[in-house]
Amino acid sequence: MDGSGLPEIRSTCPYCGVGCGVLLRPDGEGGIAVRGDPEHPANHGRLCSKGSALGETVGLDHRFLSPVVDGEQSSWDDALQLVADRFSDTIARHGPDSVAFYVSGQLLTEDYYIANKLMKGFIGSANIDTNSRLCMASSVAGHKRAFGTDTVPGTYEDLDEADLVVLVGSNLAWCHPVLYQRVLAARKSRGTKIVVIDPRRTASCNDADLHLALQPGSDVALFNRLLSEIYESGAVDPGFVAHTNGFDSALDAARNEQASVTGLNDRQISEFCRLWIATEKVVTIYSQGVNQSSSGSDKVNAILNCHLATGRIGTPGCGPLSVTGQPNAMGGREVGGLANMLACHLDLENSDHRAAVRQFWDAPAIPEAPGLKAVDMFQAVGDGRIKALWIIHTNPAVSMPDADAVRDAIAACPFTVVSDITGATDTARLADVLLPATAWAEKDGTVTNSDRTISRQRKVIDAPGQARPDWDILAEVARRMGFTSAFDYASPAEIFREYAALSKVAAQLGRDFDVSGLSNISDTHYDDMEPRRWPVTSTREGGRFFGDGAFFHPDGKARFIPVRFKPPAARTEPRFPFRLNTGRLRDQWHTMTRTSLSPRLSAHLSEPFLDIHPADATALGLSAADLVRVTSPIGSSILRARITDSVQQGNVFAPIHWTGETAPSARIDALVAPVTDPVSGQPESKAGVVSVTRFAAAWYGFAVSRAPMSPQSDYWALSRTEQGYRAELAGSAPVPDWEAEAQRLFGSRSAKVASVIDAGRGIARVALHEDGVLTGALFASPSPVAVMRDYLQSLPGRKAVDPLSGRSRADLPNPGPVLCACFGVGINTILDAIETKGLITVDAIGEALGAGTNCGSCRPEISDLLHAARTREAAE
Ligand SMILES: Nc1nc2c(c(=O)[nH]1)N[C@H]1C(S)=C(S)[C@@H](COP(=O)(O)OP(=O)(O)OC[C@H]3O[C@@H](n4cnc5c(=O)[nH]c(N)nc54)[C@H](O)[C@@H]3O)O[C@H]1N2
Ligand SMILES: Nc1nc2c(c(=O)[nH]1)N[C@H]1C(S)=C(S)[C@@H](COP(=O)(O)OP(=O)(O)OC[C@H]3O[C@@H](n4cnc5c(=O)[nH]c(N)nc54)[C@H](O)[C@@H]3O)O[C@H]1N2
Ligand code: SF4
Ligand SMILES: [Mo]
Repeated sequence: MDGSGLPEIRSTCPYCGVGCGVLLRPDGEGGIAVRGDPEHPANHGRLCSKGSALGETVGLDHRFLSPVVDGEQSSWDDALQLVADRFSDTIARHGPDSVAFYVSGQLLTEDYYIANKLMKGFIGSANIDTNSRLCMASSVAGHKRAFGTDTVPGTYEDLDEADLVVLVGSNLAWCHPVLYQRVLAARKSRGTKIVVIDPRRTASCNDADLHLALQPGSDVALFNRLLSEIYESGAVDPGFVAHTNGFDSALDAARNEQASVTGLNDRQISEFCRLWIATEKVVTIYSQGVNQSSSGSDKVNAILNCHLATGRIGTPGCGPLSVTGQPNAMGGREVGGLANMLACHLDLENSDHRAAVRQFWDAPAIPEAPGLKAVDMFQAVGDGRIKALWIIHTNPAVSMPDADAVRDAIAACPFTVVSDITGATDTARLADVLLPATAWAEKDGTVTNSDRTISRQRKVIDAPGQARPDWDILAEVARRMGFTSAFDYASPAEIFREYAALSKVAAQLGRDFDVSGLSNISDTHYDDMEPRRWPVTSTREGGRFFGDGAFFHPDGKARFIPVRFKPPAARTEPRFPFRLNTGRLRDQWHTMTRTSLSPRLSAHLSEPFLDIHPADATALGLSAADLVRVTSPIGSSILRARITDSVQQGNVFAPIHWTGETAPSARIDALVAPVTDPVSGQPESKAGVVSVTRFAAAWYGFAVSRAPMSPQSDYWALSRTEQGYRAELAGSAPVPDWEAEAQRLFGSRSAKVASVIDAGRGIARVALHEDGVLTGALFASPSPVAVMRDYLQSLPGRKAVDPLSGRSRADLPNPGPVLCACFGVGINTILDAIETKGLITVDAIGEALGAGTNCGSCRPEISDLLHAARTREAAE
């Protein structure tokens, strides 16, 4: 506490799997000031742009405050009874496998534990799966195949001690920014080298010594080549290989591989192999470019094979590190949130494990067969096998592959319950029963991050309206279904104790997940719990796994898995000549239900887009800022074209974040076919096939407003600004009356209308004022609208302004799109400083403008601008 108001409370950021500690100071009026926790081992005080902006996302305007049944407000009593009755009835009539839960790696461990216990122990079905199926399933499968357990060997400290960090299918600079900063710090202090393996040039490439832009899906071939080179160069560690099985067959498979399928030249491949082999302390970080693939599990094992062969695993500065996406993706794996797992790393398919859990829970039945994995689950919803579905803390109508089919399946399901914090999501709008959950900062529980550190999320503000914690809602439904004593919990601490006690049972069965040291934790200790890295037992805490050669297959050894390159499932062909890659942006979180509330975060990239190579753009006759129609065998989208050589020819890239709420034509998963990895069931989200054509818009528009707008055109994308909203628009049908259209869009018929309309040239500019205050302005033209967007978005709500020229007064410089979200510094301001002040380093820019000095997330992009400026100078 530093004397200014209420005390600071320690908690954990609710976004990515880095799991940064935050210090939260409530302002007493529902707001929260947020800063990084200097004492948290994951971040030592750092936060990225998303973590820094958390305070902007806790407002109430998007929340719903009481249960909703069939579109009408309801009491908790009625809503919960309805949910319990409908689930019980469905089970009674059609059996336990006719119901399903679809949950999330963002649930707290305690919530997750209850959902899993209810479905697997008491309903008696394994039909509970999670969005981690779309995220971590291939890593889980790869770990289990190699180690006999799903365990991350190393810790974040390894990044401080590594001499080489290899990023495979990971855009760490944007997706795990604080870990990326940690790697850069090591680079500065010990010269750590960075290699990026990604078909796309990303922000993570800016500081890389080597970027291998391989062909999509060809990672297995590259790592097989590495394994053969490890062997040829004598780098195999025979002492360590003695703790493993299957080396020879893995090597055989590797030596029969053609590395040419990677599209990389020999020099690049040799340089990578030489660096990897010559550097003892190497950490290979991997993420969705590896996992989200029809050969995701094989990609994981191809990487693990190389670490096992060299014994570079579980010792300081060494090892494979699968970074988790969501804040509790790891906790979900520990509590057994996936359809083929039990709690505490116990296996559903092992009868001893089932018996132990059944006894511990005093459960009537534990299913013997795995339940439906996410993709199969929604197909079963679609064909009527699942008749009651409960979706908690995830937005599958947007984020599942074949999203239109998933949306239609949910809509047609006889009974769908959705627990969320907002009703304004594509999924929540389809619910029969919508239950208001408490949000981050309103609830208590634990999460586990990518390096096995369990941290507390803490309640710092009161829940609005009648919102209740997810565990509480689930336990209440369980009790009303008749499972009274098994779900009689008073607090998350009580759930955590039970879970920790179950881990002791698991440990006795030879499992590694053991937090039994916390099974007697008092309520007060739970409240005060410091971050703890598991295992936590009476004799051991934290540390690394496998460095000692002890693994968890029955024989105690690790396994090499022989793997061979397989191309992505869909082949490009004349009708669908492009390979569609999808992924994340720096300042948005998934389906944007929280990050889009922050104007600062929305300023970075405010519109959905398709990155396409200049040569492909030329061949398609595309110009800058054109819209494109992107069509796959199963769906179609309209996106803004961004012409850039960051993607290879023949590849296109689109972000995943836009939804029916923010840009309905840009729901990218409507294009992604539901093809999965045969081992893990994880969808191939990064290698679809599409065609691209110019979208023939009759008009393009741009609008700013004070209040929410109601766009209706073929293409629209809406985002928040400091002053209200902004929208990009386009339509294929001519608009007969622009003034009437502006009135409809802004919903204000009483406003005073000013306009400049040139019907002949198709140009229209309309401004609406109420009492002299600008409420909205609309600009339309037959080509992409060229106006000063960042200036215009500052005008709504102001008096006596005339936006109709579309430009600021000449003496007011246009800062351009915001690059540094923390200090609101625009690209033009930075470019201007580079040119006029002769700044040549990211630090110098930070000193002059503040940009990049808070969270550091924009430093790669600043470095990009510097690089471009240097290249231009060199060419001049
Ligand atoms: N800003 C932000 N951060 C986030 C999230 C967010 O929504 N926003 N989400 C969190 C979550 S849940 C997750 S899972 C993580 C994901 O974190 P990342 O996995 O780092 O993110 P992605 O952008 O999905 O994909 C990573 C990269 O894989 C590359 N890739 C595609 N195909 C291949 C391939 O065949 N081989 C290789 N080697 N690479 C390929 C893509 O070009 C992309 O740059 O991020 C977490 N952090
Ligand atoms: N094409 C393509 N598709 C992808 C991916 C990709 O890279 N490419 N990535 C996949 C991956 S890795 C992931 S993790 C998924 C993510 O996809 P989703 O999980 O669908 O995305 P989110 O927006 O995180 O959804 C979280 C939901 O929970 C709600 N919520 C927030 N707080 C709470 C709370 O406390 N309680 C409850 N009950 N609800 C809450 C939010 O409002 C939101 O509706 O997307 C997957 N889909
Ligand atoms: S890196 Fe950013 S999003 Fe991830 S946990 Fe830390 S502050 Fe949150
Ligand atoms: Mo994820």
